[in-house]
This record gives sequence, C-alpha cells and structure tokens, in this order.
Amino acid sequence: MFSNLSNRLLVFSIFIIGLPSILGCSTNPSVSQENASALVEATIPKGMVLIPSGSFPMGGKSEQAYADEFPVHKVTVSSFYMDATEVTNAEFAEFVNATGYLTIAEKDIDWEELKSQVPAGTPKPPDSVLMAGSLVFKPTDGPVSLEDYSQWWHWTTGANWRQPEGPGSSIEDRMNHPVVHISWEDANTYAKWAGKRLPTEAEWEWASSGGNAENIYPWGNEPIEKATNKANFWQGFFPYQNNNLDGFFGTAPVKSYEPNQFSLYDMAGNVWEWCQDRYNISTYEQYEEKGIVSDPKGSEEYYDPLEPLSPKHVIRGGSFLCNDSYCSGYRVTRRMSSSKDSGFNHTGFRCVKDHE
Ligand SMILES: [Ca+2]
Ligand SMILES: [Ca+2]
Repeated sequence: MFSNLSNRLLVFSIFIIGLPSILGCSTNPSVSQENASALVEATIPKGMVLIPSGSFPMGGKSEQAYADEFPVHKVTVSSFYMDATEVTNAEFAEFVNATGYLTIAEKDIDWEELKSQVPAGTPKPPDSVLMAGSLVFKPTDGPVSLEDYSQWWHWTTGANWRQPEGPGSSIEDRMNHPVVHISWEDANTYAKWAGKRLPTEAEWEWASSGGNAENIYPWGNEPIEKATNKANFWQGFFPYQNNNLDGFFGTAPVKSYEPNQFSLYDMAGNVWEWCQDRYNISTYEQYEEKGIVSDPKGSEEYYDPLEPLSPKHVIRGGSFLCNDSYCSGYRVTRRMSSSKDSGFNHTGFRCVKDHE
C-alpha cells in the first residue's frame, strides 16, 4: 500500500513540484511422561512455538473481506516453528551488535536507483532531500479523507529503528517493544542471521487462526470493539482521535495481550508483520487455477494495481493504527502489502523455522 519508492517520489515531488502527495518427540517407553514432555520442550527453539500441520479454507470469511481475499481455497501447511512474539528491539539490537548491519532507513537514498523510477531528465534533488529517513505516523487535527494517507504519514529524516519518531526519540524504554522501520530485506537479513526465515502468507494465516477456520480474529469472533484486552489497535476515530482503551497509543510491549490458541502473541495489531510472499492481488485465483494446495509460497509476479511498478510483499495482522473504519488489519484473513524497501513505524516482523 505504501512504498519507499512512493516515499521517495513523495519527497521528490514535494521538492520538485511542491505537491503534497504523498510475519513429538518419538517417545521412548522407558522415558517417563514428565521427561518426555521435557524432551519435547527441549526440541523447540527458544522463544518459538510449534505450529501443527493442518488444512484450512484460506481467504475471506466476513463481510469486511476485500476482493484479494477471494476465492477462498483449501490449503494445507506443514508443521513449523514460529516466534511467539514479534521481533523486539532487544532482539534486533543483538543482531546489529553482532553484525554491524545498517537498516534501509539508516541509509541515504540512492539517486542512481531513484533516477530509473522518475521521468527521464528529472533533475537530481539536493542531498538534503535524499538523507536517510522513514515514514512516521502523526495524528491529524480532525477528520480527513481516508484515501489520502499523506495526511498522517510524514517523511522524517533520521527516523529509524533506533529513533522511531525521528531525532530526539529513543527505544531506551522500549526494548521489549517490536522493532519498527524494518524493510522486507532488513527482516530477511535478520531471519537468515537467526537461522530462521519469514513465514509464508499461508503459514501466517493458519497460525493466526489458532487452527480454527471459523475465527475472524486470532481470539475468535468476539467483536473488535470488545477486544481491547486482546490486541493493540486504534479505538475511536482514525486518524485523529484514539481513546487508547487498550492502553497504548503506539507500540506496546510484546505479550501485553492474551495469546491465541497456538500461544502466539500480537498476531492481531501492535505492528504489521512481513511475510515472504510477493504481493499479487490475484494470488488466490492463481492458486485455484494451478491447483496449488500444499505449502503455497505466493505469486511469481508482483502486482498491485494501485502501484504496479512497485515490488511489494505481503504484510499481515494489522498495527496499532488499525480500526474498522480504515483497514481492519487485525482480521485473520486480511491481506496488505508494502514495498520491499519500505520501513514504517507501524511495521515489524516475526520469524519461522522449518520443523524437520
Ligand atoms: Ca492502541
Ligand atoms: Ca502483530
């Protein structure tokens, strides 16, 4: 839905034109029940849970479902391990300390790369416009068109995972919050370092449902307005009035809310989570045509008709900004996309690992 390319073009267009656009153990008979349980526990990687294999009808199951959630199609996923929580600032800091990795939001914009994505002959903007940054949410003063996200997303030089709201902000008291301003490539690099990978969209949907195909939300079907103890989302009127009934305006520490049936936290809300799949509005139609039902891995081609030139990947689960009037991202089946080189202060990730 948003992209760094768009971000860059936004910055660029403002500069050039002045336009305001804008994630068993084989029991030995000689082993006691207690020890057997301990053995099972020992095989599960730290911080992860074992998601069992299963078959389910993937796709929209409520009146709020969008066109890209159809057709509903049968999918089978193999068992896998999944992080119980979103990757936290503390975990990401461990990765950066070990590797010296710089996220995309910490790097200046490459004019040579951008040049191929703007009209021929477009002059190079000054370096000040190409400085490293990311998009930061700021509430509006009152109601605005929900079509115009430039009203609440602000390009902020110096915004990155260490300074989520830009210079002067810090994660010092947020080390157990999910890391944000993470691009798809950043998430993949972390996952590889951790010996893990990003989830497929099908794995994510199965995991979020807690194994219950009837669940509209990870907690079941209790309406969102009564679910303030279930997830961190937006109560009130987006994007100008947040009643914070769930206790948090921005990100919340992971595990602040009840887990789902698979003991996964924040599968709804807090931060959007990257999946490995390319986003294509027609992915489910393609599966049905090809008869793909086992461990689908997404489309071979990127395609979002709203931004056809932007290579996007799937994000899932919604964020602290989600509200029924806007994106309803906390629904189990909701598909959203973001450009692979984008970072936002409402987007993070969690990892999975194959269960051999
Ligand atoms: Ca909230
Ligand atoms: Ca989440």
